[in-house]
Amino acid sequence: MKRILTIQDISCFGKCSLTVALPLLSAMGIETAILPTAVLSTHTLFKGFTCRDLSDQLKPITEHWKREGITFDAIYTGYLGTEEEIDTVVGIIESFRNENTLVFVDPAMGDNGKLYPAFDEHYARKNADLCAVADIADPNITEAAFLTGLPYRENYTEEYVRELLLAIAGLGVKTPILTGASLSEGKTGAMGYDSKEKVFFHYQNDRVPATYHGTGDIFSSVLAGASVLGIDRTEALKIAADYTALTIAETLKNPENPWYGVDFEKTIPALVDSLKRIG
Ligand code: PXL
Repeated sequence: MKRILTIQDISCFGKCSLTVALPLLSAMGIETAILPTAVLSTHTLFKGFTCRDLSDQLKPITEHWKREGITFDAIYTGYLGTEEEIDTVVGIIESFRNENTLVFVDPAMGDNGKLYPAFDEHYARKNADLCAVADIADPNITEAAFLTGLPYRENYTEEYVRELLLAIAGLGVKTPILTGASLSEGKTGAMGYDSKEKVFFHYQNDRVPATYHGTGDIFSSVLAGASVLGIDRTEALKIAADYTALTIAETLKNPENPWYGVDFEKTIPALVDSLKRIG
């Protein structure tokens, strides 16, 4: 069985970061170790959330793993907290990686042109240090703009998507993937760039007309999982994008309209089926 380490916060309520990554990766048949960077009462889009930073636990926990000889096929980072924590996480990646380890970075820090409440532009640029050690990084357009200093655009062409991808590759990411990238009217999906082969690749599906919190974490968890399973990159994009779209469509049917997160629990069987189909 493949084994992945995912490093992100625990938002106790709100369906994002570890409470999404752990069940999805487990459902994909991947042994999943977690390294929680902080414990929050909810994610930071709720008002009045509590937060206990766990930065001082990262080194003792990982040093114990080292003494136990524990290794990982992949390391997947998501929402972190502080600039110092980014340095610590880069150190952890360097100490656990070997030539076969997949390092997948989701620089989770904003959406819709804005950074999340806990972050400023300095923190955003610091994420470039994480990108520099990433095999795959999958920012959305907001995150890519803050990371690279390029302007954020709501209306854009494929040319702009390619420009962002090349700029992220310039930070040192081997295969940047831009999420929430629409290449034609009514469609959305993701576009990637293989900086070694110098080729772009993409997958688009129909845009489901709704936005919910936590969908970036769902997409990243499934894409990280599919990548560590060795699934071909365009197929991996398809599995992640179709699963995310299906989950948004399912959530739209929920009369309680849970704005804070999506009903991914209902669509896990479909995710498992999509993996079975490709063997
Ligand atoms: O979904 C990204 C995310 C993860 N963790 C926390 C967040 C957010 C987005 O707001 O606040 C704590």
